[in-house]
Amino acid sequence: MTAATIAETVGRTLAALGCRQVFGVVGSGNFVVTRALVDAGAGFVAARHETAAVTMADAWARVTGEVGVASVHQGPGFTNALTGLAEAAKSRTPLLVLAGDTSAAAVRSNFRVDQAAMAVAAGAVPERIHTPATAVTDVIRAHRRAALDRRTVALMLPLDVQGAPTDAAAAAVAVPPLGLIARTQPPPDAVEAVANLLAAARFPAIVAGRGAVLADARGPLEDLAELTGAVLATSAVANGLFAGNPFALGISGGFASPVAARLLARADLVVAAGASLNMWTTRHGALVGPGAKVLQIDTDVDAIGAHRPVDLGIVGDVAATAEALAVALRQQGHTNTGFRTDDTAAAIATGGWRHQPLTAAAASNPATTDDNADADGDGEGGRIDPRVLSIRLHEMLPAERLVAIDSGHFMGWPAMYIDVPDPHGFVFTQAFQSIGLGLASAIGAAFARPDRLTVAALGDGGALMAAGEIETLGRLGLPMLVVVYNDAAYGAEVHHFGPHGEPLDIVRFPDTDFAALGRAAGTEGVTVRHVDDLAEVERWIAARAEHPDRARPLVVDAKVDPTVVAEWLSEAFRAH
Ligand SMILES: Cc1ncc(C[n+]2csc(CCOP(=O)(O)OP(=O)(O)O)c2C)c(N)n1
Repeated sequence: MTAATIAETVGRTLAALGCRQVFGVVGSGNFVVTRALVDAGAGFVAARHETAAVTMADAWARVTGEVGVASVHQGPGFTNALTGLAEAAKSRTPLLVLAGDTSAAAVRSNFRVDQAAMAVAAGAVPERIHTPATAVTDVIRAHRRAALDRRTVALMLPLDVQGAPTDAAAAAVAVPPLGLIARTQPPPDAVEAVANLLAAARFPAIVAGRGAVLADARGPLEDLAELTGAVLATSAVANGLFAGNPFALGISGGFASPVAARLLARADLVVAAGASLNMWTTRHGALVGPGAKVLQIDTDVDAIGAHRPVDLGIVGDVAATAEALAVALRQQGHTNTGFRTDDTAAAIATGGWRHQPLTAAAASNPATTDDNADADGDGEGGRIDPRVLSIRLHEMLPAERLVAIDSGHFMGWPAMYIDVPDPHGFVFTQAFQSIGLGLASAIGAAFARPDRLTVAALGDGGALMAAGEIETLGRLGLPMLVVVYNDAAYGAEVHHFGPHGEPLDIVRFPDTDFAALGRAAGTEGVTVRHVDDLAEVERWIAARAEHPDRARPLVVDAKVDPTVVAEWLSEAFRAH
């Protein structure tokens, strides 16, 4: 047997650690390691841009709960990856980015940049295979850091170490199992103090975030809510956690429905369960009533009180803490109807976004008085109301769906009007607020959940920023729906600067034919100007359900009415 190089050993070690899917852009600096990982059984997806590769791996990791893996070339391959790296790092996605790197002595190499410093600057953890003898332990350490600390790790693979024959010492290192990680139990005295506050509350609200999703805390939180008379809501990333619960209000924050906003602001106690209560989740504090007490549960002590003062913080796993609180309250004999009356359930059932009249109130922006504008939003002016588009999509999609959303003005429409069955059906890459990540995140998520119909909801700006990935989509033939909310503009900027009388020519563009773009890259394509045009989409969904193996991706170019302006946008721009 020929002696393996360290690059091959690294690939095999990663496979032995359980890495089973890699997304990448392959150059000479990451070819061998990627080849070895694939030869050892991992699936491979070639992206067309490194940020897309990292974002695919990020979304795959978010949906599967496993460590995601991306593979990039050194130098420009790594710098291209930075935006995706920052999004993943800010989201605490367990992710390994395998990065070729120049040899220590190659100080004049064209490819040389300080990759470790860049990783740190993006919020990621730099790791390195230091020597042939330590390479395997270096890989194991990097993987543990990603898996156990939930960090985004850039593992630098210097070319000279990669090319060295595998050292006997390295080859002898056994790959240890990760082992079982115990849930962090909350301290008993803290449980008592928090239970007392909960018992004193008349109208509590529980706002669950990513920590609740990771802890699989739906059941314990629903039980606690029932016991205390609480309503339930989620941060945007945890959307879907309480799907179907009659006292679930949906997303708290800018996307909150009127009934959700009204009830949350009325609560006299807000329990942030694995949610950071940042300005988005609280609408800059407006969704937390002036006299309300705030409790926060998080495994990470650093998260407690990070965004706003809290009356009491408790460090613990959200599920374990909710269970302990329920036990304590039952021991006290506590019961409270709180918000949980038939009237409130009825108000919630009829108060969601899809029940709101589609008023033109939001369309008062003078910046949008455009020749294409369609006054009543029914598409007669050749433009569909984005809310109508989203509602019809909600009605047409199968229950088993996964919605991945890019950034931009349009992003509230799919988030507010299209329900998802659980948080694994929702991918929202907004930690870095970059446009252009939505298509790649949808592709990664589609690999994670092939049983679901994945929908990529994009703006035209974000879609064009990632246009290379339309080729990836066509090449892979993923049976996915791409919906472009196409206003031929950077709508977020149009609606922010237009009312101030700014000329908008620098943020408006000629219309792009996304259906044709999709067809050129091997997808199917449909143009939607009117609600009736969605019949084509409905046919595609039915055909996919009948013959999933024959379905091709479909790009829907929805020419949306630019006079429909989201109310949450002006609020959001307070923080841009
Ligand atoms: C990488 C990046 N560049 C620029 C921005 C600033 N920005 C925020 S929203 C937006 C416009 C997005 O346009 P589009 O995707 O068409 O969505 P729309 O706002 O029109 O709904 C821009 C340029 C950003 N967030 N990220």
